[in-house]
Amino acid sequence: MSLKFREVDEATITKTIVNKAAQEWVDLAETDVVVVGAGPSGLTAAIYLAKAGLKTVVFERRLSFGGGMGGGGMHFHKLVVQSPAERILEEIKCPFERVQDGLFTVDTSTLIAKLANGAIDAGAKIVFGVTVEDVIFRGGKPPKIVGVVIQWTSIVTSKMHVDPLGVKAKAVVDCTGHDAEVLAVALRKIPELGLSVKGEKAMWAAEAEKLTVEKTGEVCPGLYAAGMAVAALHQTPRMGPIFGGMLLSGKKVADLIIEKLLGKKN
Ligand code: 48F
Repeated sequence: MSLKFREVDEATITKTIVNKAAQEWVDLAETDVVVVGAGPSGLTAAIYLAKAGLKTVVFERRLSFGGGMGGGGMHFHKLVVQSPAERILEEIKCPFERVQDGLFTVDTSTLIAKLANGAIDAGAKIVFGVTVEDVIFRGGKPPKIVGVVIQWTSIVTSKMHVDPLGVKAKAVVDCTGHDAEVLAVALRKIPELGLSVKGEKAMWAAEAEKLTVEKTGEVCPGLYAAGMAVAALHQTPRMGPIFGGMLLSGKKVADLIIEKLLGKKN
C-alpha cells in the first residue's frame, strides 16, 4: 500500500469542520427528541427513538459515551444485567455471558461501544461537550417544556459569562443520572409544577430496578425521566452496578414518546 498522503491545506481543514458543523447545528436547533446524557438509559432511549424514525439528538457533557458504565463495579470491568434486559443486549448484538438463570455479565467497554453504535446506526446524533443547563418552557396549566438551553461544557467549567443557545424539541428526556440535572433545574425554576428532586434512597438493588422502570415516564408535558434520574425524582433506592433497569428504563421512555409523538405502540 502506498503511503503517499493527499496533501490537505490547514484552511481546508478548518472550513470543512466549521461548515459541516454549522450546517448540522442549524438542523439540530429544532428536533423531535433531545436526550440529555449518553449513559446506559440515554443511549438505549436514543436507539429506540431513532429506530422509530424520530429525529433524536443526545447531548453529552463529557467528551465520551458511557456515563456510569465505564467505572463498572468499583472499577472491576464487568457489569451485571438481569432478565428480561438480555433481549436488549441481543438486539444490539452485545456479547454477554450467562452466570446463572436470568443473570448475565458483560464487559463495560463492550456495552458502551454496542449501545453507542446502536444509537448511531439507528440514526441518532450524539454531540459531546455540550451541557444542558436549563429548559425552555411555555406557560399554561401545567406549563410545557419545549426545549433545552445548552452551553459548551468548557464554558460552564471555566465560569466565563457567555450566553447559551436554545434547542427546541417535542420531547426532552432527562437521562443525566444520579443528580437528575434537567429535572432539578426545571422543577426549581417552574414552581407551578409543584415537584422537586429529592435524591435517591440508599441501596436495595432488586427494589430499585423494579421501581426505576415502573416510574419511568413523563414528569410534566414535554419532559420525561429515565434511568437514575427517576430514582432521584421519586426518592427510590439506588442499585449499584446492575444495569437491566437502566436499559429497560431507556426502552420504556422511548416507547412512551413514540406512542405520544407518532401514535403507535412499539
Ligand atoms: O450517570 P449515567 O450513567 O446515568 P444513567 O443512564 O445510568 C446510571 C448508571 O450508570 C449507574 C447506576 C445504575 O446502574 O447507578 O450510575 O441513569 O449517565 C448520565 C450521563 O449524563 C451526562 C453525564 O456526563 C453522563 O454521561 N450528563 C449529566 N448531566 C448532564 C449531562 C447535563 N446537564 N448535560 C449533558 N450531559
